[in-house]
Amino acid sequence: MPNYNPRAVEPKWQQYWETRKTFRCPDPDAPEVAGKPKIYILDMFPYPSGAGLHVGHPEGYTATDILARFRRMRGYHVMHPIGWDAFGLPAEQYAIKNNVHPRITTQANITNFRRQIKSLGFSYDWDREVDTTDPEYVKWTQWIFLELYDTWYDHAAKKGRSISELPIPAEVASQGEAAVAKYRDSKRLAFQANNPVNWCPGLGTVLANEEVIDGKSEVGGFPVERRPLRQWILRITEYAERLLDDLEPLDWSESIKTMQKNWIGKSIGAEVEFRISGRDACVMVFTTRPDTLYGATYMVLSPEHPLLEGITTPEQKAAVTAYQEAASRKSDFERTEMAKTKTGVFTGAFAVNPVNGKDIPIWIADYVLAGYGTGAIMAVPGHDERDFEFAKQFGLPIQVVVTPTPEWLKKTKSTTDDLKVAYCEEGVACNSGPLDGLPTAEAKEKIIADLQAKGLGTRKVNYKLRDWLFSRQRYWGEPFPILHEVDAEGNRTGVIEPLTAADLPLRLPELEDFKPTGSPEGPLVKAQDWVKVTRNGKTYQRETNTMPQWAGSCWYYLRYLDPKNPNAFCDPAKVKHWLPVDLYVGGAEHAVLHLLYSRFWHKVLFDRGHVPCPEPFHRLVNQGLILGETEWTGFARTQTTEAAARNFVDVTGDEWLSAKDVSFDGSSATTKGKNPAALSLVKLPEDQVEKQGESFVLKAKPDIRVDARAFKMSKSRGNVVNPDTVVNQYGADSLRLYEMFMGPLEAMKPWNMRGVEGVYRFLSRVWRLIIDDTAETPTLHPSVQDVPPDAETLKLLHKAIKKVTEDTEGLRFNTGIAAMMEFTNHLTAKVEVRPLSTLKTFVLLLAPYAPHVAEEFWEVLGNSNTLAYEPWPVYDESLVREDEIELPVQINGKVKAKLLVPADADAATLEKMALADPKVLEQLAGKPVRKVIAKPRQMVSIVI
Ligand code: ANZ
Repeated sequence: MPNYNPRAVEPKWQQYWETRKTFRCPDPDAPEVAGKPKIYILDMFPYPSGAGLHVGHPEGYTATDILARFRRMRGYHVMHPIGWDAFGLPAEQYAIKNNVHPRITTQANITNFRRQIKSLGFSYDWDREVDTTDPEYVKWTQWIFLELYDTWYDHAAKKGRSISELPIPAEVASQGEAAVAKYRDSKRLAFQANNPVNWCPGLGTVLANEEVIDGKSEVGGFPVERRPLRQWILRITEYAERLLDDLEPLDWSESIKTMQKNWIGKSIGAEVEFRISGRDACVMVFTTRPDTLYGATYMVLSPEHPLLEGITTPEQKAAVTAYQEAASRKSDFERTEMAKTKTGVFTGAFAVNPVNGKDIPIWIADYVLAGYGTGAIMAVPGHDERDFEFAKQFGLPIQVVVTPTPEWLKKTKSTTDDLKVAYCEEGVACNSGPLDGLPTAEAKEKIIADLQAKGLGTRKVNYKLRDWLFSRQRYWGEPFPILHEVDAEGNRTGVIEPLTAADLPLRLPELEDFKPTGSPEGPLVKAQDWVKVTRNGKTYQRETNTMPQWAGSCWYYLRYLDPKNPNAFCDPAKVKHWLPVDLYVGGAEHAVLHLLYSRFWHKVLFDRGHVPCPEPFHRLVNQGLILGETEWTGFARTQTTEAAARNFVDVTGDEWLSAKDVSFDGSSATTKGKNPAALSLVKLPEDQVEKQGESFVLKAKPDIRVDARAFKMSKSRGNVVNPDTVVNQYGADSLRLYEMFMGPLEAMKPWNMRGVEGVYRFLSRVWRLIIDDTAETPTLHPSVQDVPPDAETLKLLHKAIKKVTEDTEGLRFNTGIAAMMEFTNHLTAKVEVRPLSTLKTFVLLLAPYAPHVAEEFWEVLGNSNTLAYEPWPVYDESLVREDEIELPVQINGKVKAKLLVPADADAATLEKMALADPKVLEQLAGKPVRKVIAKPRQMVSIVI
């Protein structure tokens, strides 16, 4: 044990922390935390998959752990918990195949994840662990669902309120209790509706859009139908505006904010009413360009539009019905993004353009979606690409109503009478009667005002955000706490009875087999004893859908604060103390759905008075993706045509080509030149490659450049790194240090085992500084003595304290580690008698990063207690102040000399010094100086 052996050190300290509950986070009323500032540091909890932890998980977890340990040492009351997002499809699919209950698989996976996470020495408070599948957790997920069910959105007050406070219109009230109940149901945040879903009879289940390819199931290739199915839906759209507005003050990256904004997709425009020619009916359209109304030359309804039934002429009926059928089999994505050509059918009907009274034909086409705007559009082919394509396809008239710029006409080879593409930019209105000459923004305002005055249109805001389809036909999810009343014949009456808090948790029934039923009701329908309920003489059926996996992760950050509370999801005093989460770290893949869903739930809980702040996560940081080891590839020829061989005379069939002679388009490579030959990428062993400047070359032929690339870790590529392997070989402290040393936390970076070895050597060096490698057991090195440090060491130590403190606080862990390495190099190279006090301070700096070995050092340095709560070292300002600094001197914008100056030199002194410097004088060569700009602590710039 004289050498650094993490396999002995790490389990020892993990056990120490565990048995003493070193990282237990006391509740806010505990006397030991009185007066301490709080910080809530949250990790995105993992889904415990069968594959175990991946080196991507410990990246974020190490970052938050370092900060948590650092803040404890700085006197903070730190909340740093972990848990399991444990519902999910894989366990259910495993159950279907192998007949093992999903609970068993899930628990086994959790056990493995817990072991792996504990082996990395994270300072979680394990007494706060939550598991979303635990009935005591499910109870509160169901309770929050009931709150959603009990809430309606009051637009005037801009907040969710209890359904009992919903004003009932007199005409509804007069129709009796059933009408009132129906009215309430139509306003609840949790409601039922028939929504088209992807139903796959072959698999007996509903599929997500991503699981359907060309109208067939991705698995098995069975046909998929779009069919309306009764679903639970959450009215997240009511919160669209607040979800958008409240993003502003959050300390999140701009890119994540933009992704959320785009997902919410606010569009400002108008709704305009078109009368159907010769009928007493109207169609409403939504447009973001009401200024182009004069250019609307036809109209398109979505194939699902309810008016079609009434307006389609008998001659067109068959064609319209056939088109509707075909459209019903396509997803929105196939209808819009994937469609190569526009399709559509004329309905035979006409509408009247309200501004010029012209009759325009009404078509149906699947590029108009039923679920957006009003499901109908006015088509302006001159200024909308989709409409332009459609008009070209079907020979419909194109009218220019916004003047294109001459440059645009030239670039697109168009004239105003013959557009080659649509002119989609803003500009000045033309051919538009009273709008002529107005710029787009003004034309919009004017036309909206005119339409509004005539009662033909209104200003309208639309959102891309859809209500949230919240039910799944699965077993392994939270059951809905809902009862459907049934009549004597066993048919549902439509009356719903929610369970009460006292009925919760509603547990999943035990099932013998988890296979889909073949009907869209989900496997729970098999548990008939569970489904049938009698209460107060009435018969009910339980809801057989379950909640989606998102449900549990919407609110887990609240349960950590009071994980065992049987009476509330969390004690209000605790929520008040801890919220909002100060720092939330996780993968950018959750930029939209999870973060939007949990913000939505949080806002509802806020409106209903259960949480004290409108947003849950104050600061969000996304760790960068860790890629697999860099792979080197060279281009090998696969086909040698004679012509190509002649073109590349210096290359024989099996020799390497230089990357500069190759074109690569992402999927295939060819030789450059007149007669390109196909090439393939060949993976090169590491020892055949060396780095030359910024690029990699073939060792044997350094003029041949090879490609160096790292790929996303994936099983199929075989480049996944398992943390267990790294821990076994180098220890958790090295894994932690390496993950942080790879680069900035938010950057994407490739894994490299040699880098792990590098930080392992660093820790071994520190070990040899402190520990006697000739002793049997860890003992202090004989050259560590209780002497004061020399002046230089003291100064460097204080600089290291400053750097590590600031970098840890700023989450710049890589540069913090570099500062520690630098200081260690100084101690190793320059200091013979190692001062005890210096080492003690240094060990405290190292502790958040490499906590196991730091605890070991701390013990050997003569301490009997953990260092987890030792005060963080403070630096002495007078020791870190630099006396002299180096400043660049520019002459006509180019750096020509470096000047060593007193750190506090003012501009006049700097100017004098620069103009007296021999190197500068030599550069000036007697030419007259026109101007000198001296910026203290930055630079001196001379213009000649
Ligand atoms: C006329 C027009 C003229 C339009 C023009 C655009 C440009 P965003 O920004 O996405 O909200 N639209 C409206 N409802 C639609 C639906 N259900 N399916 C497909 N397209 C629909 O875009 C709104 C625009 O998309 C609307 O403005 C409408 O086309 C189309 F020069 O109306 B516009």
